[in-house]
Amino acid sequence: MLDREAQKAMPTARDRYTLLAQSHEAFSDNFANDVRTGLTASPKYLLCRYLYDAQGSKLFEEICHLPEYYLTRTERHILADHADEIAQLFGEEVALVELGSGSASKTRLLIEALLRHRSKLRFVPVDISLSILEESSQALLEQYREVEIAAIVGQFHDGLARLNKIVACPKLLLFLGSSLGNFERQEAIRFLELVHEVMTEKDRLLIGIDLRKHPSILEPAYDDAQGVTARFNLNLLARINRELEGNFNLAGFRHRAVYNAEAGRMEMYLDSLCDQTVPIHRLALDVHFTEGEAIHTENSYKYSLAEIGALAEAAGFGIERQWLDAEKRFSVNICRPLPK
Ligand code: AVJ
Repeated sequence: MLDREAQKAMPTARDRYTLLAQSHEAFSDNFANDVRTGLTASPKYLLCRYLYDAQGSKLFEEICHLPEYYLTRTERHILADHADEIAQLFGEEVALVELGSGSASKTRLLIEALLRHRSKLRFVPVDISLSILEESSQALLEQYREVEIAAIVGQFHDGLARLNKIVACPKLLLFLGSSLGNFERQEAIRFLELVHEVMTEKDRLLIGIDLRKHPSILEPAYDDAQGVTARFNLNLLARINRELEGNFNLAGFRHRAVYNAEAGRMEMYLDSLCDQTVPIHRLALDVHFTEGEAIHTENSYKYSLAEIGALAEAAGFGIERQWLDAEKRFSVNICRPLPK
């Protein structure tokens, strides 16, 4: 009896957790179709969102700790320096929404800042990796008793479409880690317009955006000495082997990362080291590679400050605050929706 009463007064971690999932079929069907489309195209490509299965998400976590990968560390420093100022942009009631939350490690800085002056907080993480979402949610719920989580497993668009049914109060939307860089520049505008549509004038969007800079800093960040990024990239082929009964020999491909200065983007490829034909049984498909032929696996766009201003404006936002690190490598931007 006493136990029950105590439970009532202090909700367990499980009571504070809801998971909203997209159907599993929708996911795997897309993967199969998208792999077929990409590997029968010329030049060949694979969509970078498929880098993040359970193993890929783990490898990405490792990337975030690499000495060469300055992005995560730099963004964390900026957030740590300004978390209280960010928290003060909101009243008592606020929900934190994170698009592509991953392990949500930088998010903790904001959760703690928000909870310094509030008694409870709803957190809505959106991610395509269910395992990462569940793991990070569990850890957050155990650490912060004032936090309630409504997790959405799915793509950003699904998350946005469901958002206003889950959150009624003012919200801080987070789009960290320069994830925006994976969109083509035009797509980035359209994506921010979609975000704008689900926002009220009291909401704010916080975006971390990597800045244009010299390739001597960029290229090692995407081709580290320990080869973690190479394993991250090659995991795409391993995933095709696992999920689509592919027959890729990972030793027959090499990771390559180059900065395209004109386009302002890092490009990742997997180069075939020889002439080879790779069957993918579930697709009833044989993919032929010539020696040196590349699969394009990722673009990671970098922005100048002028480009960030133009991007925000094109999507209907004004930049309310902007912070950079001392070396001007990375930017954290608070965007405010301009009246429609
Ligand atoms: C997830 C978009 C932030 O482009 O920097 C890291 C992914 N790719 N190393 C990036 C990535 C290779 C990353 N983002």
